[in-house]
Amino acid sequence: EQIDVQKKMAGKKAVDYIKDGMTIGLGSGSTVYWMMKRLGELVKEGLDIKGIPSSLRTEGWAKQFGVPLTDFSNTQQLDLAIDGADEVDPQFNLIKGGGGSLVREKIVNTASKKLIIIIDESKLVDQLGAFSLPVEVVQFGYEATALQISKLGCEPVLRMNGKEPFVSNNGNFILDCPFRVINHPEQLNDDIKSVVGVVETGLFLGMTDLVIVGKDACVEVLEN
Ligand code: DER
Repeated sequence: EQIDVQKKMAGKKAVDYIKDGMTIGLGSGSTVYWMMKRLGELVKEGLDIKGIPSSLRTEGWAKQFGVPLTDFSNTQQLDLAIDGADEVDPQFNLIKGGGGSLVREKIVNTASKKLIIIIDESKLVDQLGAFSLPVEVVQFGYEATALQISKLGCEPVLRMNGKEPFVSNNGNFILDCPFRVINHPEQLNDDIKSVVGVVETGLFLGMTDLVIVGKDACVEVLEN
């Protein structure tokens, strides 16, 4: 599958930016899987790092691949975070949350001095919005929260996990919000964040330093 090859190339390239002694924000998603696998190999060869995982799934990969873990009780500022994305626009604004880890990802990524995003080329877009914007909301009254969000121009859909609502690692629900085109992501993020019941949005704005894109025959590193 060509997309998997592109994810694998981007994930492996990102590890080149990890240096001895760093504390790393470990993102979530299938592209991050390849980064974790490669990072585990370098740790076995002596690379001295610790990571803070942004999901229980990533925590499991860290244990599987032997990546040492730490947490925010030990450090509140990370040197570098590496994470995936669902959409990346030319200004390096992101939509994330396809995997349901957006709250912990945003906490980890904003605590990091530098953020590298690793993607296959299908994630590059001219404008955000074709991918429904994930919004994490408190379970209580989520229907009322959804109604308030709908006034911003979308019909929120409760994310399901089979026959049950999807529940995030934080015990919350996720509403997938199809805005179609997002012209002013900063304003939309502020508007959604001010709706009572909303925990976080999947808009990751103005925080990405580097985007590593897996392409068919090469890996491209884009700087902001
Ligand atoms: O859910 C997330 O934010 C993930 O990072 C996701 O956006 C990336 O998914 P993928 O690497 O599996 O395509």
